[in-house]
Amino acid sequence: MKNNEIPAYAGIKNYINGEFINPESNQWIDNYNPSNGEVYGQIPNSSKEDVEQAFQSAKSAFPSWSQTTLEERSRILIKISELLEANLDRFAEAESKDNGKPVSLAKMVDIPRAASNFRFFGNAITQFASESHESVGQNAVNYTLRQPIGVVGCISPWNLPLYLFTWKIAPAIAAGNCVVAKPSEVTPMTAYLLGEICSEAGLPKGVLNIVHGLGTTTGQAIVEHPNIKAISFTGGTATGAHIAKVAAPMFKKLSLELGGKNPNIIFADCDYDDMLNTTVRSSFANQGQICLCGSRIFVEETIYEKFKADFVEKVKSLKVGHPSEIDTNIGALVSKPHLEKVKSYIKIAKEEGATILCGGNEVTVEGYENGYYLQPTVIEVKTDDCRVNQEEIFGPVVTIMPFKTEDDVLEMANKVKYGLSATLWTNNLKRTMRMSNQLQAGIVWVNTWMMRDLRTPFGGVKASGVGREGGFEALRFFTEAKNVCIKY
Ligand code: TXE
Repeated sequence: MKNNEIPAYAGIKNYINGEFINPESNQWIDNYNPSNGEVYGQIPNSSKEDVEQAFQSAKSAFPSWSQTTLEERSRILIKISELLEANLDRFAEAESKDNGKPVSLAKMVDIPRAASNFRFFGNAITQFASESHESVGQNAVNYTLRQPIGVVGCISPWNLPLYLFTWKIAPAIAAGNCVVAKPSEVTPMTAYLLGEICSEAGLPKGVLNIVHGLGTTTGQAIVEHPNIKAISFTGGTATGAHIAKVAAPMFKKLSLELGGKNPNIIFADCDYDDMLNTTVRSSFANQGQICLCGSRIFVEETIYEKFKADFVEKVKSLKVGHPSEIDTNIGALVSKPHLEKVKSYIKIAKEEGATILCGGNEVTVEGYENGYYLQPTVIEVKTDDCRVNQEEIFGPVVTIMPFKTEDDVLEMANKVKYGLSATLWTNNLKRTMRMSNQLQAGIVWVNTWMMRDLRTPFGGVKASGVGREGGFEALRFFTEAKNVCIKY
């Protein structure tokens, strides 16, 4: 479609001041369905002017929203959550069509979690208490106000579209801010549908504004806006570094949740069957496109050969198929460029002398020949410092290698630039404590993976980001602390 006409498709529009509107420039971006490679709609490529309009709308809503009682904010957030649950099928189908993930996964995980995000922060805000300190012997009392920042920016990626979009928006508005938000241009659909739900739930106009568009235009305009005072971003590490640079001279508050290359460390004394089943999931859930996936598997040498055989057998039995089919385990990758990126790492693995134990090829799904399907791939690496073991591939590709001692595996686990999560499989308590203390990661799972309690801090160290989301950490990020000292 040409960039000078409004799409006939019941198209995605920006959601500004409670209204669905076209972008000022009338510039549009094609939106692809990864399961068949076809364009199925268009989204605005919003300019600086659209971001400014969204900002003005947020700014106007702020005085009233920041003074809305906590009970009222809570009531609206919980209402949004209920409406998401009532629209589960519609949202799950839209998410799957946009992203390529199995509908069953979107129904079971993505959309329920988006609903939980609103419910959780709707409740959490009513429990978010200020601190006070009596300065004994000085006849003074200090108390700390937690005040909303004003207008904040939320920028989210394509892998868990609504799940991560709402993970930012819910605490931001719960804390009394107004938001200019941008979902990934690759997966805009559920964010668009969320606008309708927010209006229906009675969220006042301008509290949430959603602008669609490319990172380099719309996203950049949000980050560059001098009066959008905080940015919560999830996405690639290189983008995070760029955002930090742009935001630094304006002293913006930043929360950056970036990439990962997470170790999955398996000791011989673990509960084997549980470990094996969970490792298949932690390697390939969502086509391996989760920043928390355990993409580097290290196995104690005494069980390495057995694990290798059992794991490969299970991986070979995973069904790659159309996302709407109920027995599909692995759907389509999110986009053609991303498929090409993931495939390039399989080539690199071969060049590096690694062995492809299974997978490695594209899959043609009958009836959907132009979709972006890839076999789940297991790569046996000879050393831990090869590129496929160091760089984030972010697809259905894992590496495996054996290790001898706890010290060896700890060193290899920490020898990457990332530090998001780590998984440890062992029944040895002392080892669990030693290793959990020393693993360089924001999250350590022991004998489980991806078990989330929304009260806990979420985020990474090193190139995996700055700051923590979740629970009161998120509410602290979206507020400014002000101490008041009164002498009496
Ligand atoms: O992410 P980008 P991409 C990793 C993964 C993937 C790589 C690149 O390895 O292959 O990152 O993915 C917006 N100013 N992760 O290119 O570009 C963009 O529009 C402001 C890990 O898709 O970082 C989108 O909304 N915003 C990750 C969001 O940033 C900008 C999940 C993320 O896009 C911008 C996704 C700019 N200059 C990818 N440029 C995770 N941690 O879960 C882009 N954006």
